[in-house]
Amino acid sequence: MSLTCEQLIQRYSESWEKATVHPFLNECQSGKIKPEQFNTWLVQDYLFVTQFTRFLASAIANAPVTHFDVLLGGMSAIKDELNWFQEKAQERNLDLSTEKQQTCQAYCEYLHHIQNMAYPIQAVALWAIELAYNQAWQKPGKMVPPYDEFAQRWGNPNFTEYVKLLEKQADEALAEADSEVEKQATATFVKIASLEKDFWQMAYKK
Ligand code: HMH
Repeated sequence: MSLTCEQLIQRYSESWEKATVHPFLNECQSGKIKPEQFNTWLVQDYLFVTQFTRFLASAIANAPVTHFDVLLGGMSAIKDELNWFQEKAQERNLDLSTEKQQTCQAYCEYLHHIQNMAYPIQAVALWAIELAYNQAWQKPGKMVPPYDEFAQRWGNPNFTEYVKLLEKQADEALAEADSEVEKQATATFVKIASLEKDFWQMAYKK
């Protein structure tokens, strides 16, 4: 039997918990987050998503045609998301041409690094990255305005469905992978969990 996404979540449940549970999210839920801290996260996440767009494009370039439909849907959702980030930034008077913090920079470099690797690794990464936000924004429970809008973006049923399709495709890709690629996909999952954990913490840094 080949490696599956479900097994990665089970084997590394502690790392995954840290990726998806953070004081930042609880402070959004209660409304106690300082606007300045929220805005810091928002700008860094926009910068991340611009690189993530390139990563998705390269995953599409490596994907079998049978995976195009789901991935192209994801590309269209990212087009929306980038425009939405720009709107949110404008409402909040934020400068999106800010420098990346170290964690955001490291995450973007990591995505660039795995762009040249085997497709199963990219399929696992895409799934893990989207699942992290899908779960993290839902876990604290109903958020107060204005943060409910953010929780909705990644916690809504359509996004949950998209993440399930990404899991199915990652499992399909893993079914064709040799043990070396399985090993690299596992390492990628663990690395992404760690980067996601650090990403939340950036809200508290300048
Ligand atoms: C850091 N991880 C990070 N940002 C995001 N927007 C997502 C995942 C989901 O797209």
